[in-house]
Amino acid sequence: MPLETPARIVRALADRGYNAEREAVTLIANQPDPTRALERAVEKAPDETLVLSAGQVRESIENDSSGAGYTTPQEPPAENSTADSTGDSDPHVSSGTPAEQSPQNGGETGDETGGSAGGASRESGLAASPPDGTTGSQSTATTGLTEEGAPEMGQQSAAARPESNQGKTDSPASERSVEDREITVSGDIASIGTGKYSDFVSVFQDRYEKLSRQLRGRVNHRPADTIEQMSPGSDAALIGLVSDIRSTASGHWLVELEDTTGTFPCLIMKDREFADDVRNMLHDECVAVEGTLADDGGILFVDSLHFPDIPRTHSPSTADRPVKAALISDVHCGSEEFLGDAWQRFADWLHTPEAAEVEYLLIAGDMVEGIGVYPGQDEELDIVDIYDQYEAFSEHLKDVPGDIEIVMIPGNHDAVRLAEPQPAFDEELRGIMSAHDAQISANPSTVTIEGVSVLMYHGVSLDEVIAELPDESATYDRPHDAMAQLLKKRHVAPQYGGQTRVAPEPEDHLVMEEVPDIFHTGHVHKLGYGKYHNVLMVNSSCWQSQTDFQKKVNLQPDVGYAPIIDLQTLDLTIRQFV
Ligand code: D5M
Ligand code: FE
Ligand code: ZN
Repeated sequence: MPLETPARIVRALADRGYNAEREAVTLIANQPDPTRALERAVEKAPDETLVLSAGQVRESIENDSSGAGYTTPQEPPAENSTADSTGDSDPHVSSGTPAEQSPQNGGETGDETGGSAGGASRESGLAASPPDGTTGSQSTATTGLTEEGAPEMGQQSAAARPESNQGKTDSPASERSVEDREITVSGDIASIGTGKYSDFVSVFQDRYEKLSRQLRGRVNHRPADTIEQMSPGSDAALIGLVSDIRSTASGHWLVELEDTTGTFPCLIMKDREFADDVRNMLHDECVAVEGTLADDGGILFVDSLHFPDIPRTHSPSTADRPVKAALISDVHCGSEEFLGDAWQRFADWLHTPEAAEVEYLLIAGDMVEGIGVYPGQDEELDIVDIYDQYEAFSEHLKDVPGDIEIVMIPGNHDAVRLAEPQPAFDEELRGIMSAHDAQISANPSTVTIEGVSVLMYHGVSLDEVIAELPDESATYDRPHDAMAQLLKKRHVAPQYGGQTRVAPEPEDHLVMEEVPDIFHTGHVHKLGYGKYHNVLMVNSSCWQSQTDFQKKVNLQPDVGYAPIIDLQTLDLTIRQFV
């Protein structure tokens, strides 16, 4: 199998029992002979290695006597490039066609509707209205996901820029009432796994336990080892984690499912209406099948396929008073490309009377640019010390009115462990960011504000979902489609051993046990929103213009958007502050 893409390299390493740092994969991908580089790296890795590091790969390449040599990564990894750079797309929602009220998107059916800042969304009829009376470059739009018309355009920072708002002081313009607030945050990981073999086993057992519980009422399943003993031709049902997906020579699908007793092969014929669902399957997600055993009993011919999914009847909770939440992510403070002016305009707007109902600010990771996150990153750092980056971020947080409740979780650029679930910031970082008294939690976390539950997840697995699934199911221009796939799988990072680092833990904290009312992610630096079975999905762009690295991987970020949700109606308003 040629190893030209990082996804294939990751898979080949996983087959050999290794996880790998992203940079290690990039290094291998950029070698003249990636297959050889991978073999060398694996050969040279010490026995106890679980995660192949970039350093180990570099060393194995440098010591390769064949003269293949070490090549600095230059070409972007193919699967991370944007699937479609919709050339026409001016990413500003405000320049889109006027908002159409589209009744079928009003939440009754609510499936996979949505928009993004790119051209694709315009076709959905959900794109937003041009602002009138725009002053400066701030712009707004409503999504058409709900009944609300275009909002009145706010005056951009009519009030003079407030002086740095030290600590929890009330902002002069808004006077938010703090007494009525209701907020709970859950997601802090009580215990962190030890990384022992037993944790690898237990995290999957727990995943199976939690997700099979969601499927048990729908099929009359039997354990894999019982099905093996059943007579040929019998009807049988099985719930399992997907351990292998292959297409057969004649185009059918062979899916191997694993439960706690063993594995069993299931054949899905290409002409079944659910065959397309197989193309959206990822390794290690949990599904249920019903079917008939073959004449020799060794395979199950599948008649129906079930995903844990969100019930179509899901009816989201709403707040019982007028209150709003702003959802953002990917601030990337400390990067040369951090958009300080846009941030300041956003913070200024939060001080205006128009923003008085915005009482919550949720930040879904990548507060700072971090260090050593990707090759060559140091050349684009404005602040090279990680603690200084958090100091700077903290200063920017102080511009947010002190009476806004902030919740934040880490992302892959933040200074916590990379493997998910990522624990909340440690005491030292909390100390640095203490001025605003934000609620600090793990990635992922569920925050319930005014009765509305918001699942916050940074979104690293979105890259993988977009890379692995067909374009109809997920692209960078429609990140909410990838989010819908995660909701359907009821897991924020289904695939193990791929690009997303998943930590071995006693429990699988990445399963969505409860149905959220809102699903909030970031990471891909694209704006996207939509509804899936009445769950409002928002991917919240970023505050960093395109980096050289993103140029190489052809990622055109959407910048400076703040999606604002009215928690009483779940209406979404998009504002841009560039
Ligand atoms: O991620 C911003 C986007 O850039 C996200 O879609 C992933 C992509 N990205 C980031 N680093 C890499 C590497 N090393 N390879 C491929 N694609 C990448 P952020 O987390 O802000 O960096
Ligand atoms: Fe980011
Ligand atoms: Zn990220």
